[in-house]
Amino acid sequence: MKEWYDAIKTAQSVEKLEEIRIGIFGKKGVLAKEFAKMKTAPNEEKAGIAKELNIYKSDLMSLLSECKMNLQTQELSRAMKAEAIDVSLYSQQSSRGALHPVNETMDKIVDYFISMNFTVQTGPMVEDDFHNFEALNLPKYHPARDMQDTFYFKDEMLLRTHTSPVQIRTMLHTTPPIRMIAPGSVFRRDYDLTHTPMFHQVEGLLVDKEGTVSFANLKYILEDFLKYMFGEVAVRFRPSFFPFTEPSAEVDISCIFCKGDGCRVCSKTGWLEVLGCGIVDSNVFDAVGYKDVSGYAFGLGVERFAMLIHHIGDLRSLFEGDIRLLEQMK
Ligand code: 2U9
Repeated sequence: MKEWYDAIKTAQSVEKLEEIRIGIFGKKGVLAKEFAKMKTAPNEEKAGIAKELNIYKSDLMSLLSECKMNLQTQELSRAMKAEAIDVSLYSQQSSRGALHPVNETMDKIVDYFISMNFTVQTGPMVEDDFHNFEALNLPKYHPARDMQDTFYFKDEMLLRTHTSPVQIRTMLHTTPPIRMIAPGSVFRRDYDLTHTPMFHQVEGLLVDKEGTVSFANLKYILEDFLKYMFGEVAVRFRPSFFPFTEPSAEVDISCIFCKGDGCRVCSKTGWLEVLGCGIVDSNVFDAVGYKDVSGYAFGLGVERFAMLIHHIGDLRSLFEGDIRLLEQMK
């Protein structure tokens, strides 16, 4: 039996100890064999052998559980050491992302009009001639339809040149009143310092009973909007022309860089053009079958707003995907 005591004492793992336990106490273990021998021993010796074996048994059992506990403690502290995490070490810093200036500006614009009870409408980027041109008082042979300006597919389909077809679609399936904006990407065959073939617009449309919508309403909301976007600026309206509005105006703000004194950004004029707007032309309402209504509309280019707000000099830097632009946005 002595060798079993030694085996227990020198076992190096809980696993090994379990093997030893089975070797001693298992059905075919040494103790079982010793007890079996008892059957053939002379009767008068049986009690003595049993007593001795039972002492061994309980001795071995308590030694086994003592050693098991020690080994478990050792194994646990070994595992804790191996898996220890030094919480005082610097972690790998994950870097914070930033919104692209165009998206950030778009969100700010959209938030304003939502706060003014306008709904946000979207529509397809691949459009047909009717929704992009015809219904907007841009008849056949109008110069804006030129192949030079528009990306055409076959079958008179095209990439929308403005988000105005969204207003046409909305009017065709809604009865007035309407207060909506249409944010989204638009496409024109233009590529130079100040034009990219894809850019973003937000256009707005308000339609209500004839006689209830005035240029004064339009002027108020656009002035309020421009002050929300640019802070305390002067706003002026200049007469202009768009096929879909009559009368029409272009809207300037006093230059946010020189406060109107004249600088490079405003070409020494003291003013920056930021919006186009007008009273919806009656031909547009005729095209969608609206009667006895009046309305105003406006449109803006989001890239232009983003460039002014973030003092970005080159339009193309908004499209190059240079991560350093986003780093500056944090
Ligand atoms: C409907 C009726 C009228 C939308 C309008 C403008 C004036 C305008 C330009 C701003 C800069 C385009 O991105 S830009 O180049 N837009 O000046 N947009 S009025 O008028 C509409 C639209 C839809 C049914």
